[in-house]
Amino acid sequence: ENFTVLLDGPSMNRAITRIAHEIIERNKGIDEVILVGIKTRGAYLARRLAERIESIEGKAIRTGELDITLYRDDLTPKHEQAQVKQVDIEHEVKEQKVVLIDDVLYTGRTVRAALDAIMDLGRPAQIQLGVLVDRGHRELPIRADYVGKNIPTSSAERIVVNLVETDKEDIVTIHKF
Ligand code: 3GP
Ligand code: 5GP
Ligand code: MG
Repeated sequence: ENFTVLLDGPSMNRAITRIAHEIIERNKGIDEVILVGIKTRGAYLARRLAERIESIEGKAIRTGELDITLYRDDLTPKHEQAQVKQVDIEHEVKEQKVVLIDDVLYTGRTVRAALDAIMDLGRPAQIQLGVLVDRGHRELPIRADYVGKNIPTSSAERIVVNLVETDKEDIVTIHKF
């Protein structure tokens, strides 16, 4: 099996810093912004963005988490459906700008499930999306507002995202099988 490094630790760190600045700029501050990370790695990325934004703006930003799992109604991957397992958002989303954060954006089905879960909590003013890697192959009309790195992939490839919090090291690699 061969793989290529797409982002090393310092590049990942710079991408997170850039996205933090982009979120602040696009929203003219962070007073109405809530960062919501999609577990597992999206939630850790959201926490890092929150820390970065707090150190830039000098004030706290609200955060939350969503747990989404793949539910299958049979064993055919085509029937994979993203289901929300747990919503951990303590803040009122009504009239707020929710920024969803995930590690990898692929078909868009996970984000669609996340949109449903957030809408169930109330009516946000806006929902935005930030991802560390956009690997293409969307199956729904969903796009990211903030992207660490765009990586065109084939369906046979896998992006492996390793974070210090879960994998001891910050590195993103692409694997061909
Ligand atoms: P994460 O929860 O840390 O983001 O989806 C469960 C895990 O499997 C994810 O970890 C993700 O990184 C990993 N994964 C790797 N390839 C795929 C894929 O093609 N689809 C999905 N849904 N997850 C994948
Ligand atoms: P989607 O629902 O857009 O097809 O996939 C997004 C979710 O699946 C993300 O939460 C992401 O963790 C995971 N995912 C999809 N493809 C990949 C991949 O190639 N690598 C990794 N690490 N995660 C992926
Ligand atoms: Mg993920």
